[in-house]
Amino acid sequence: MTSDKNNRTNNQKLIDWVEEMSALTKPDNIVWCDGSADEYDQLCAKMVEAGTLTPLNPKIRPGSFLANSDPDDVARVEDRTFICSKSEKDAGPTNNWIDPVKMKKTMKELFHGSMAGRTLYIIPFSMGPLGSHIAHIGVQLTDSPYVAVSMRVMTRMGQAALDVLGSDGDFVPCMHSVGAPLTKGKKDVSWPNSKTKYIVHYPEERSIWSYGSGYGGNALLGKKCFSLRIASVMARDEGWLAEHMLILGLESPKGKKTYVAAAFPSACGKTNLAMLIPPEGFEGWKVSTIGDDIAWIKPGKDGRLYAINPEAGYFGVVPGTSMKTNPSAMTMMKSNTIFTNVALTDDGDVWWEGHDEKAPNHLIDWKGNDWTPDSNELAAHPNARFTCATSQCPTVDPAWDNPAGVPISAFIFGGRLSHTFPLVYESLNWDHGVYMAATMGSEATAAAVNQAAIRRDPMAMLPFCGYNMADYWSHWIRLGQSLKHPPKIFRVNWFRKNNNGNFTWPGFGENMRVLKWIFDRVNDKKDAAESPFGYMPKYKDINWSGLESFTSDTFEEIMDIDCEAGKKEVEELKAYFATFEDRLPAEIENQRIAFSKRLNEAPEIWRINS
Ligand code: SAT
Ligand code: MN
Repeated sequence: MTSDKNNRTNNQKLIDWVEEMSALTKPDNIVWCDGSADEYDQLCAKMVEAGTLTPLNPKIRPGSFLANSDPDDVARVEDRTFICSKSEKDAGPTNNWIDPVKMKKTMKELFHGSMAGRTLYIIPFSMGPLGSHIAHIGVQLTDSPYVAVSMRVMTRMGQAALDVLGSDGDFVPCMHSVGAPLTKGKKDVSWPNSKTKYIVHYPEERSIWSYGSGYGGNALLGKKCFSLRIASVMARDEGWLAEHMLILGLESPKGKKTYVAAAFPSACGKTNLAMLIPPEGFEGWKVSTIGDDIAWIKPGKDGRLYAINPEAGYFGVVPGTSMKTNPSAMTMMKSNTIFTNVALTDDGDVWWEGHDEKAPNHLIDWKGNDWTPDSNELAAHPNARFTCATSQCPTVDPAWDNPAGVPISAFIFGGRLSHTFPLVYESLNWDHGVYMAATMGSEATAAAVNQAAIRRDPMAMLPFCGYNMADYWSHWIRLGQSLKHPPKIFRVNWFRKNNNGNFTWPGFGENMRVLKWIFDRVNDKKDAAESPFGYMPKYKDINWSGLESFTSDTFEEIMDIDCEAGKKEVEELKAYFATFEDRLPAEIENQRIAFSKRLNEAPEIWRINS
């Protein structure tokens, strides 16, 4: 065994933990990752040799690789994700819970000898700019070199994080094994993993144990496990917010800069919005990206909220990405990118469904099989991903690495809803905004039928809140009340359909028109109409330059409010809130009642232009 810990750190808590965990997991080697480019290159070369990575054609995609995972290990496993707080009620009705004492026994048994024949990589990392008062340190132990290289892209990883940790700094211990020990004589496979999978969080201890998967958020523990599930608990205890939000900057032609943070459930185009290119009619406007997935937000001395993106890279969905949907992501992925589960072309490039180029005549699909356009199978897995450093994002905001964070002026919450919910509306006040965020969601099915049930995804945190969701709402309410300058809160819905079942709103870059109204509301409180849902723009309040074909009649299709449908929503929420029992904050139920009252007093159809 090689272990050079003495050159690395004198943090006794870390040294003791590594010793205890290596005694448990019994790896052949121990490597302290320094985060250097050399180390990254060596690990990639090793994985090429092992068949985990395929180098792409350096003339087409310099510095890039393709990884194909085991077909049984392709996404986060929510049903295997556990919040093991001491009390079940603290995990709440939206999380899986198992008693922590029992779970620890299970984990110890699984991890016992789980790294036999493998190397244990010690990965110190900072979530957030090194040394930022908003950032926090974690250390992941893993037997996966794919995780080690991914963590170098996704976080500030290596010696610099150990230096910030210092001799007595605290860190979140993140224990990970793919759960495939190489006992004597056993041959390795290109994507080791285990049929048994557990993604376990101990919120009181602030620690994570993940077993059996090498994929994405199951394995890159800085991401959802630390930055959301554990951090949400830290944030509750310490008075800040850990959110599943993109952060973007909006700059007017006059140079006025405003930052907003936005939360959407999956499949609502969050990454596309984070990298939006303003359309025709917005000459001189700039949209810049701080982050595409997670925001850590702390109150500043001036009574505003300041946000950082704790990550340093993107792990974005690839299928559906094209020059039309996200030109910035296409530029970003041109080099130094690890693709996972896309298809390989004959000239050593990658291809996926939704690519600008039509499918070539021959591919190797994500499972490693020959593929032709006649094939009945998808060439790329729908959850195929690209892993790429934030610094490669062409729209990256100059402040993305600023330890002070950026001031947040608005929170935007969205969902995929084909009916009832208008394109955009603003809350009447903070508590109402929290209610709007707590009740967001998407339709459970891609609704051809107009009235499919809404799968609630409060603040897009359903699988990511590390404690009782109702307590989390209380935390939001209290935090907002304590702020001198709380951000304004908005709901958007790009997905409303007209009577023919077609999407009315063009989306993508045109979403800038909605962002601009939000910018105006935040900066000079431009006119708005007051509907039962909240404040809404009239047709004249939106800049239509470059999209003159979108008439005020069409606007009405996605802005008029069917108050009868609104009343159904209020009833649905009554049952939903009841599942939180006595933890439901009174403010949230009061908002439901006030909403009901506004709907009852409104005409059957509330019209934006009347
Ligand atoms: O796998 S990740 O958690 O990184 C991405 C996702 O599934 O949301
Ligand atoms: Mn996400």
